[in-house]
Amino acid sequence: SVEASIPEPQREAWKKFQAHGFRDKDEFERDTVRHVETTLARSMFNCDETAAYAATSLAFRDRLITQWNRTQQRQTFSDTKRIYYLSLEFLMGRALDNAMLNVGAKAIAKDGLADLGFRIEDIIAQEHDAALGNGGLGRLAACFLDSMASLNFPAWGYGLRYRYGIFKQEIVDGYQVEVPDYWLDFNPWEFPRHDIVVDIQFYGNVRKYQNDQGKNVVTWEGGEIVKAVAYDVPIPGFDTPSTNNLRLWSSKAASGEFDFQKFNSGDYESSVADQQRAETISAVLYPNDNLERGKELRLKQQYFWVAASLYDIVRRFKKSKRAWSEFPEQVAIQLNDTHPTLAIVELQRILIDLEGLEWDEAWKIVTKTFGYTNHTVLPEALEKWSVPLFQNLLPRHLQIIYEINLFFLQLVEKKFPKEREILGRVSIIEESQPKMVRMAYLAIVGSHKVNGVAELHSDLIKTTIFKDFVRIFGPDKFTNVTNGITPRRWLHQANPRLSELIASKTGGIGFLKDLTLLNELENFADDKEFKKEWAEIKYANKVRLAKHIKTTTGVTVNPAALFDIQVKRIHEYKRQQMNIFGVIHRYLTIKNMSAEERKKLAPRVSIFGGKAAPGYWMAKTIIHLVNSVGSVVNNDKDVGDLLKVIFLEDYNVSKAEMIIPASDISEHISTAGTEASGTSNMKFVLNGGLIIGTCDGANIEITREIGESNIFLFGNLAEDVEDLRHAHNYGDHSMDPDLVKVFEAIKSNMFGDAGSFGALVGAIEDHGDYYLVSDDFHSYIQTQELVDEAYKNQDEWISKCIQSVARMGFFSSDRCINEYAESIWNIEPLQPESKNGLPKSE
Ligand code: T68
Repeated sequence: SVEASIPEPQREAWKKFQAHGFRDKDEFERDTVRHVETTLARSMFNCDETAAYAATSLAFRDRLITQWNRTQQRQTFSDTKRIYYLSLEFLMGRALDNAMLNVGAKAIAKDGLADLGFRIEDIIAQEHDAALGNGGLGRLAACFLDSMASLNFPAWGYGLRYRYGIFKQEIVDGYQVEVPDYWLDFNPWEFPRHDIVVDIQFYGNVRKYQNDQGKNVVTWEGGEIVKAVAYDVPIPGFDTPSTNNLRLWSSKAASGEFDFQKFNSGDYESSVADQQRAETISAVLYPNDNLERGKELRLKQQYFWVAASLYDIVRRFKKSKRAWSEFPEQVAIQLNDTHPTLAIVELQRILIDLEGLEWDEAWKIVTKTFGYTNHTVLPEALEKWSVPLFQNLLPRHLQIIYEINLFFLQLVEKKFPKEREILGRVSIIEESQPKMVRMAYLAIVGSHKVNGVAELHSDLIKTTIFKDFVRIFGPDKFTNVTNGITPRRWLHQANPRLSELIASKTGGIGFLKDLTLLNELENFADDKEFKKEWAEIKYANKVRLAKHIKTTTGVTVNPAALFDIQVKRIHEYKRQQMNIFGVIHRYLTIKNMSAEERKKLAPRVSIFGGKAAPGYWMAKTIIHLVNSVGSVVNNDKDVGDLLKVIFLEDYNVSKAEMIIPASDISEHISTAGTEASGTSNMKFVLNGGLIIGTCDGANIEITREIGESNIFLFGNLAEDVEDLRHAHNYGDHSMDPDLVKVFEAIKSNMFGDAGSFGALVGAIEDHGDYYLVSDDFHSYIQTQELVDEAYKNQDEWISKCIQSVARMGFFSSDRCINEYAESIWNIEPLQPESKNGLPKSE
């Protein structure tokens, strides 16, 4: 064991003062007050909520870091395989609430804070979200970290420590305005590791020569060096002492502050410029989701992060003194999309150029080490880098890529000698002007497994974008791992009352570790008392959201109305435009209704939220239209509570935790075949909301699990999309008549100057309606009417919700991580030795 390495007498002294979880609230209060008085240098007389948040976080952080140390020691001693999850995005949200729940001392903290004069909710709300991601891909990485720690897998996350996360969204006169998110002012959750610094090289030249022993040697010389400094973020598991690590790299000028030589020689400006150029690498998160723009700085970010991470991983492996051939038995690296694909090339470079392995031997190690997860089939999102840009920034890596491609194409030629055309199709280098490196192809060739993130998506990549590769490598290389979400944050933390109610019927909080235990709830789907409590909790969550709407938008909404929510990044393929067109259709319908008819209609609040990429003009126009419709509808006295339209500013993880539990129906209405999985669909259902959606991504599997009668599916199928688009392009595009009326209303300036929305309408009327809004509009409207009808029968509605929650066990990210562990990583959990004095979690 780890302890045996310390001599007995010393061991006692260490153990006497070792930190552990909080035994009681006295201990919590003592630590918190000590942090207020010493770390923060404040007194009880000027301890505001910000300071109380800081001190509480520091008290918990002390506990986490001790557990983190022990976990790392245990992993090093046991010498087992580790998972390295490489992601350019980790959308973590807030850490304090999560730390309290996972360590199992939230009740203690609540009492302790109350003694000190604070409400725990107010303290939690002080924290700034760690928003180092765009959307689903980044949040998935965060859920995976939670699951890997909770399941006791030895796992590290590697990412970038952006100075600015995703921008903060403000709505000014109905338009999105981006404000920088400077989040590092005070961040108690990170530990700078100034001793862990890696030199990263860019540009320069490659030299090939024979050394004294007559061996061919390649060196990469010159260019520019930037330093990568490690910052560690502890990742606590739920109900276990296992605490993993998320290591984020920050860039710094190699010469430290700035170049003194230049400074002294009078070249002050350029010495500062060098420093700023270095720091720019980790300065900002690129705010595009599902779009790649091929900017040099982005490639620099990718190499900087990948090279630092691999240096760290290789150094750790080398300490074990094992043979290189054992590397894949010690190391599994998962590539979250193609963003870290350079890791494949970098490991090959380390092995052949620095460690002197033969090409074939090295390549075998590389391909056994990596797995690649694809998150999209959208062509505009597939990464490609221009060869000249690559040549300049990473000359040696480009050579290695050409070599990889050469061997790969030789294999293809051998396998399909009669098919010349296939070579051009699958080549890692696209023969365009300029030539481009196709990163997804490189990721496939360099990995042993490739997975999609929902069944339909995994099938689609095999039959469309990666079809040729299935023939080349065989079908076993391609697999599916349907996404999941952590029930700790997305049920227990976001919806504590529902979690408590579920616990009361399923034998405690065990369902948070084995979500299939939710099954027990089936027995209560018709239980009157249970349903009443269920409905009360939903109502309370809606009241909370209604208050938020009132304070942020000034609009009063009725919590008894049907809350219809679509929150996610704004994108044409996600079809928020179809939603708002549907809202306009509803508005026109209401305006034409008699008083009698109006009485029968269920009042509805249509809620939108989400950021548009700053350069995505069409997405920004959608936001503008939603707000314009809102300002007309919400002020129309004739309509009153029957319809309200809300755009919630600055949708992020912490807001999601409040919004999702308040939903009656949520919208997941992407054009079939475009949304790889979706994960908010899972969050909404798990919180007792029903969903309206297309047959896309994980909606299909959700339907299979919860039953067709518990979901509102509509629209064309993925298999028909190609033909429909083809028909549009050949003039066969008869517009849906209801949609025509909606467009007429817009064109009549009903929602302000129609000119502002011209492009949105034109894309559908005149430019091929690529996302099939018109094709799906009728069935969308009809299905919304079914929703209205169903909502009137509250008794049945609640039963549907309960039954759905009962059947959501499959969508835990724990299930998902266990699948990765078994079918891709070949790794077992490492059970902790003891709970180290942690109190049992709540
Ligand atoms: C999302 N992708 C998928 N990408 O759209 C979603 N892209 O269907 C899926 O559920 C989720 O991944 C998890 O698998 C993204 O969120 C990005 O954010 C992104 C960022 C940079 C470049 C390209």
